Amino acid sequence: MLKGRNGTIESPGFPYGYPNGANCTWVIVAEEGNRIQIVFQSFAVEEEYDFLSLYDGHPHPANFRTRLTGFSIPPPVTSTGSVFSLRLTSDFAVSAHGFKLYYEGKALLFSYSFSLFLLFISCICSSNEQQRDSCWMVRLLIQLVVLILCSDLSKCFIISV
Ligand SMILES: [Ca+2]
Repeated sequence: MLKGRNGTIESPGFPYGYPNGANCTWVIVAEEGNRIQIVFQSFAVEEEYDFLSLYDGHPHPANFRTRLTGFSIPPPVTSTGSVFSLRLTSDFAVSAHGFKLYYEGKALLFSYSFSLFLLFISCICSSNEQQRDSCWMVRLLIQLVVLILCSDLSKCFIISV
């Protein structure tokens, strides 16, 4: 069980190989109303025999999201709620490096309100014939400033409109 705004998760024995017969579960719990994004830095598990399963919530079959296997780094995944679980299962033989990932809680309320705000400005820009160009520049500038601020706060999840 992992709490906190961000952190890293490594499979046991990383990067020298996870054990056979592994069944390890990590449950990431973010603040209420936040989402969790995981970004893989390394990924190598025996293809089609060992798996990393992702669950949108606690690790119950009903919350099953996807199953990762193989040797290419998967794209980042974002949870739909404030709990995200991972389970590593391996069979009786052949191991690989395993995985390492970075997880981060993202403020959901802020991203939605900010996206709506951007959409609102876009609408104004589209309907304003005379100052269309400067309007779009201002909109872009706002988006850029917030993006820079957010990378420092490492808290906001920006959905670009
Ligand atoms: Ca294996």
